[in-house]
Amino acid sequence: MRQLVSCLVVVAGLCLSFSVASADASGGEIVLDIRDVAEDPAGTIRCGLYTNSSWLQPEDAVQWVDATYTDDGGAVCRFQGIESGTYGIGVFHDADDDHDMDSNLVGIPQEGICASNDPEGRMGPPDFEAAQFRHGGERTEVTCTMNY
Ligand SMILES: [Ca+2]
Repeated sequence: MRQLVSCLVVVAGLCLSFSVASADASGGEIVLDIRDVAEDPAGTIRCGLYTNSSWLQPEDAVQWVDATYTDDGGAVCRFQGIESGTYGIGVFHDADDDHDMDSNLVGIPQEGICASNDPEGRMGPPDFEAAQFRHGGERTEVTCTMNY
């Protein structure tokens, strides 16, 4: 009986160390708080998480997440399982739900957009340096304000 008990203790210890190890491996969470979301149009707010090398290249995003609307007129995107590092987030309000950010002939967005840290508006898309933030590996909160 004593042998069985000590065996169970060893097994429980293995389980504990395994669950701790898998928590480390799964990365952390980045929460983007999106403000001034328009109720009209409907559609879906889509958030892309990027590194410097993939910045605003939709097919190379680290992760895509659709936003959840909040009661206070905003929306939230939650990226999960994200390793520590430096990231930027690009957001667009996909009003027609075609999964593309619609733009006109000269490339000006025709759907609402924002980027992490609300880089100052200039001609063209924001630089990664202006939108970047550091994710320490556990939980990071970032904000942006929609522009339509
Ligand atoms: Ca669209």
